[in-house]
Amino acid sequence: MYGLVNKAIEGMVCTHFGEQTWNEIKQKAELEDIDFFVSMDAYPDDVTHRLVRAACGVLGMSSEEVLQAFGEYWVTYTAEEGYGEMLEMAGDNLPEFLNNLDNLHARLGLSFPELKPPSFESEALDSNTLELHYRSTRQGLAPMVMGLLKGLGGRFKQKVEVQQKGSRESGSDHDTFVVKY
Ligand code: 1MF
Repeated sequence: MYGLVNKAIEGMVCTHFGEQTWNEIKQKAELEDIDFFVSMDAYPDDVTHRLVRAACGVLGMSSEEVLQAFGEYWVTYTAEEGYGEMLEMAGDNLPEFLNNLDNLHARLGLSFPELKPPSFESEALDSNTLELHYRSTRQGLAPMVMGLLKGLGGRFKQKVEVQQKGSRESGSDHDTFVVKY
């Protein structure tokens, strides 16, 4: 994934736990030789997985907890790190934003060819509930999507409840969520 993702993990850890803890995590992930991540460089997904795994060990959290916290953090981090305007253009409420996410990734993909964009498809169930289909080349990030949805709830100042309905873990070909807002 693009280095921006690893930098966001660093930002989250440093903000909540300090630089000392971040250095421990980097060491445990055997990434101590990397002085810093470059946003626009594409790194192997393995680097991100190692960071998440090491963070679990150091922080005493499950990978679901780390990924969910990271999803929430990503929404505010990217808004402050140069992508604020892009996020604003994607919509000012949850259903609109989710409908525009594939476009957002398509536009980014034009400039950053190594992006492997996920796809989000939503279907209204009633005026404040939608079913969200998340498809990705990557396995295991459903907890991060739960966090992303919570982060969007914070962004749009609305309470968001998410339930996972179907998952790749349990044999479906993609992850499905029911989102109340
Ligand atoms: O392939 C990738 O490197 C990649 C990185 C981040 C693909 C997608 C994403 C964003 N996505 C991460 C979780 C899903 C990953 C997956 O299933 O494969 C989160 C999508 C999202 C969902 C809800 C709300 C907001 C979301 O993201 C907004 C967003 C998406 C992408 C970027 C920023 C905000 C982005 C911008 C620049 C990037 C990489 C991602 O790379 C750079 C950075 C600097 C210079 C050049 C390229």
